[in-house]
Amino acid sequence: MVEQRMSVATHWGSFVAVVDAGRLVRIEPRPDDPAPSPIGPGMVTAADDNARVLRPAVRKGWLNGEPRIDGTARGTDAFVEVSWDHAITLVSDELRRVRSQHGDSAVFGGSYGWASAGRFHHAQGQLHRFLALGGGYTNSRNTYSTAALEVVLPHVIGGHPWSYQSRMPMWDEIAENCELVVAFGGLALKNSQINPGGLARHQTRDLQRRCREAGVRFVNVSPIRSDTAGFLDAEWLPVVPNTDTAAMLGIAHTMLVNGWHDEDFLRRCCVGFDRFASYLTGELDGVRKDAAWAAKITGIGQDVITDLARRLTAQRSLIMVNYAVQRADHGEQPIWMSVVLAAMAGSMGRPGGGWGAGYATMDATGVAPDRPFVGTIPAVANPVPDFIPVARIADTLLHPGEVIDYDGSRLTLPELRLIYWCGGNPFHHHQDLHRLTRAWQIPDTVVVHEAWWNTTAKFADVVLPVATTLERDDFAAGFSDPHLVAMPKVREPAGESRTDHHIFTALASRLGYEEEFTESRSEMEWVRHLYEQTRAQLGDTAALPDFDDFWRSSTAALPPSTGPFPGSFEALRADPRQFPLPTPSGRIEIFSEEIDSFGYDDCAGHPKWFEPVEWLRAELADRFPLHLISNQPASRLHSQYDNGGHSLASKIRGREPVTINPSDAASRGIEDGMVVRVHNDRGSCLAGAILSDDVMPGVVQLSTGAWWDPVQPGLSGTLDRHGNPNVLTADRPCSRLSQGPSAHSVLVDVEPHDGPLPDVLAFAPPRLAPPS
Ligand SMILES: Nc1nc2c(c(=O)[nH]1)N[C@H]1C(S)=C(S)[C@@H](COP(=O)(O)OP(=O)(O)OC[C@H]3O[C@@H](n4cnc5c(=O)[nH]c(N)nc54)[C@H](O)[C@@H]3O)O[C@H]1N2
Ligand SMILES: Nc1nc2c(c(=O)[nH]1)N[C@H]1C(S)=C(S)[C@@H](COP(=O)(O)OP(=O)(O)OC[C@H]3O[C@@H](n4cnc5c(=O)[nH]c(N)nc54)[C@H](O)[C@@H]3O)O[C@H]1N2
Ligand SMILES: [Mo]
Repeated sequence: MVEQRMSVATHWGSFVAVVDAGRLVRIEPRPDDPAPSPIGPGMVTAADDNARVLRPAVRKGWLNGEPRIDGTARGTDAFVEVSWDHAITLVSDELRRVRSQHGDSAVFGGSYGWASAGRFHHAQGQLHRFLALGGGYTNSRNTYSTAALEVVLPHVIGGHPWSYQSRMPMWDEIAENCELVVAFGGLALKNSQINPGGLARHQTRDLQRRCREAGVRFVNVSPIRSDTAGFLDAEWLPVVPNTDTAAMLGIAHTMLVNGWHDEDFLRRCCVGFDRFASYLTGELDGVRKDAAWAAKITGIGQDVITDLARRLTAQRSLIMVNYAVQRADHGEQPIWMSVVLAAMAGSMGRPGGGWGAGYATMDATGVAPDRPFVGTIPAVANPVPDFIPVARIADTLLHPGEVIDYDGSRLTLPELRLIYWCGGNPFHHHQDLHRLTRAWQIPDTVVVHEAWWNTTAKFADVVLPVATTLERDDFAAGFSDPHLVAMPKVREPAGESRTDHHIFTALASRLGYEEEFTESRSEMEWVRHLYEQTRAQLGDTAALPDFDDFWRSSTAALPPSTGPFPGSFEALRADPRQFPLPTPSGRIEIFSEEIDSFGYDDCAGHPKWFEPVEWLRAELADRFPLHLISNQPASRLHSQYDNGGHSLASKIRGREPVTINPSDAASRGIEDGMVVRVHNDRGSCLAGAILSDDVMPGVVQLSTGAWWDPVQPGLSGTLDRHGNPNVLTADRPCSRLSQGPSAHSVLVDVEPHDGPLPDVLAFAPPRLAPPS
């Protein structure tokens, strides 16, 4: 037996695949990864499981009838397997029909999702190139991750929505200079398993440890204690979910009335502090936002709030916000307010202090400020200007022609006839899946590229089976990670599956633009070309090996990005005239004239406390007294590899675990390991109870990503047997500013499950019917 060892790159890290005579035997951590993710080894059993899509498949009703008539049967109909040739004919004919009858904007190619690591086989990159060359498509804007942040932050600190990543202190600077870190939403290491596009080595854990060893104190403001690692010895301040803005306002008020705030920085480097101060004091609205006021809203003690104000201003301090706090009703506010609080605290623009977002939500955030250029599948300009805010997909399908606000503009929701999804899982990621199901019945056609029969595949009309990342040649370069990692094909594609690129090439050929799409390169020629393009562009700064050497040695190092990065807060503090921020005023906008001019009732000219629609102090809490936190799963990436070994091992009697405080469990007769029903007016799901003091009373935690398993697909409100929180969440925009998703503003109740336990069928393929 001659085992071969081959390099693998995923969003959860780099690994070594052990292959024997073409068979994938196991996936091992790389020996040089100090904190490898256990998600990797669990990929092996999923590679050939029952859920793999093996052949192109077409929903029976769609194949036999007029497309539009039977959209309601999506999710219940049987599928008919067809040849590739037949599938390509069906999809290319339908694209042509929809474009000619309804225009190019009727094709929705937003296709939000994480897909897989790899510079060439990037699912959305391939889809967008294919659709743009074919006439264009309606796109989506912003992300489910950080829509509120992406829209509000450019108004407040200026620059590209993600530019803050290179402007905030890195972990090594924090270790060296910072004394106090206050982390709103915590610093969960479970999340730093992940880095978009991959990474060579996981570093966040050791960098956090170094901060602790250097004496940095951590405060975890979060409903969940385990949002910080035990070794950080963090002070845990359990906070009523969605009330971070009120906590920050209470701290800010305390700073102001005690004169602890950094007046010099606020005067020289910010605009609008006076107007904001009159809001804090209550001069504007009659409500003093003092520590007592904040304590009542947030559940954090008044003394604790006062003490935090003192410590934040007396020490070199860093205010961190994670992404979850803005994936909520009025999610723009905690982001904006965190910048304002940091500006007041005195450490903004000083080494290791000030403000930053997203630490530990991805491994590279706070590890390196950026990385140099790396080649990727070239984009083609989209001839269709229409777009929708990413989380407004159900609204668009349900209400075409409606006009909505978005960041100061008015958008008319387009009429979508054909949905093309490739590399994302809307039946995982969207809120209120029952509403999405109703919306999904409206378009003529849904085409999906998937490797597995997940819910999105089951709710499609045409499912084209794709090769996974293990089944194609590529190379990876993750976000901010200064490495290139080779991704040779380690096994043949399962069944008849093909790469996304191969599928689009066949479609482009049928539609008459194959050469424009492929530029006459084979897949391996593309991979080589993108690598060589990177090598040429970086030249002497990187001295990358030639492609064959790189492919043999599996990794290559890129030079570190050292800056200076535009919009730096250090430079701003030093000289705001010489180094203005890219905002209208050139300074931090505590008051934004621009946002104010939009006249929105749900986002004002300065950060403000707005009561969420669903929270523990809402009237609805009488009926649904628990706040649901549907955070990112520790055992997988979203829904990816829910069918992998690591995620399957985490289930309780086959269901997704839900964590509940022992006091809330006791009053409901719930015991550890019991199957429970989590429910509200929108839906219900089963889950397996874990009792833990790590979750504050009044809060339950059910991670995202369990493949939705509706008892009666297509029937609104039907029970989910498996534990997908998005049957419970509300499809409600953060505000008219960002129109972002607000998954974290949800009330539920939990009860023991009564009666016989239904089997989980989430991982079973749909019924396959013979062609008629
Ligand atoms: N309730 C709630 N909901 C949430 C969140 C939350 O906090 N709470 N978080 C939100 C966030 S932050 C995000 S980013 C989204 C994530 O939502 P998604 O990014 O949609 O979730 P994934 O499970 O990563 O979906 C990727 C899909 O692409 C498929 N895939 C992988 N590689 C390829 C490929 O090469 N080609 C093709 N064709 N397919 C491929 C995978 O099998 C998988 O089905 O979820 C959001 N939803
Ligand atoms: N293992 C793993 N890691 C991941 C992902 C994954 O799917 N799996 N997804 C990746 C992606 S796409 C993203 S965008 C990032 C997301 O990064 P985040 O959005 O930061 O991650 P979450 O796990 O949703 O939330 C982290 C914690 O925020 C806390 N929280 C929730 N609501 C509130 C609130 O109102 N106030 C306060 N103070 N705290 C609150 C919760 O206790 C939760 O555990 O994670 C990335 N990392
Ligand atoms: Mo995300």
